[in-house]
Amino acid sequence: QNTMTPAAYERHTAELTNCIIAFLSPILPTEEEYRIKEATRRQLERLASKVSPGAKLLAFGSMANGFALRNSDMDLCCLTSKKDGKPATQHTASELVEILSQLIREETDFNVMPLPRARIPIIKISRAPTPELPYEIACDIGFENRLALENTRLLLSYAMVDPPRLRTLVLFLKVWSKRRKLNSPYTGTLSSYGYTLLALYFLTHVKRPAVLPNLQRVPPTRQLKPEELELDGHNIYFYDDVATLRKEWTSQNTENVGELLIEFFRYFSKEFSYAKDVISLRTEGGLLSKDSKSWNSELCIEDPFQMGYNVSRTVTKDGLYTIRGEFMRASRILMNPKSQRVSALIAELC
Ligand code: 3AT
Ligand code: MG
Repeated sequence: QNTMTPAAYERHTAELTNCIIAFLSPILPTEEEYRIKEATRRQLERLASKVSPGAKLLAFGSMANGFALRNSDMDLCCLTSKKDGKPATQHTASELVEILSQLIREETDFNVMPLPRARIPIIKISRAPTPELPYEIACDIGFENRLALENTRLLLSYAMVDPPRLRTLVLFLKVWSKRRKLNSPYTGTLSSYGYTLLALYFLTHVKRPAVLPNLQRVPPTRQLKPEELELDGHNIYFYDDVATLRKEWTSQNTENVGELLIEFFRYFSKEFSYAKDVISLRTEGGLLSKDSKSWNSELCIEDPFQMGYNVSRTVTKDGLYTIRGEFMRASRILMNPKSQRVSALIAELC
């Protein structure tokens, strides 16, 4: 319950916004961290091109989509085949994992763990910080995962449409979910990618007026090439002319991040119908029914491009119970400030 007067609520959310920004600023990656990671990417790309001439190693996930925190893992995708899909080498992904792992072991000081027989074969590499390179590096290298590169580009485009609000909200949710131990798909909760999609759904489809346009439904303003429309049978179109969009899209919604965060927590503790609905960013209204998709997981979030894929399929009954409990706790803390200092609320919350 909001027990504050409108004026007090306005002061509260304005102060909350400032506190969130101040809270995040020391945990964002530094320029130096980006430089070191980029150098690492290039070093590994050189090795990959020894295994498969012309191979590219591209960053995806948080290092490439604008939602990185300090010391986040690096997600890299190795592309060996040409755009037309013809393989440049005869190696399978599992073989590439074995061969490239061997080479990284021989030529660098990384710890290397090949996972050639995983559902998606990857190489995990890591290096402890040293006095010269005071950053821990943890990196997953996958192969031919072009859809992940595309969804990274989608998230980056959204991040660029309204950076102050979307980015701040997502970064805060990432820190909060990690500190509250709700960001662990292997033990029944939701990935960072999943929380990011929740935030996008909220800002695009729940908030009225919307904070963000639905980029998958903004019509193209130029002739598109076939490879911009379809990838492996999936419709990957979205409006990506961010420069134009930044000039032409102005949201009528003027709420600050503090207010949006409070409403995000309230919406997902009380209003969202976990039992019936599937979040589907690409659709007009943002929701489909579980029945219509024959999905029955606890939480259903359709991948923006892979319609048959539930991003939150790892969330268990217990996991969802915990997450919803934490949404409620967060609402309560942010709405009933016992303390006079808003910065203390954030410390309590995380
Ligand atoms: P962190 O900073 O690592 O916490 P992130 O933004 O890198 O967050 P994830 O590590 O969850 O996010 O995911 C990295 C990328 O991998 C994001 C997306 O391109 C892809 N990805 C992750 N999970 C899924 C999924 N369930 N379905 C499809 N793509 C996924
Ligand atoms: Mg990541």
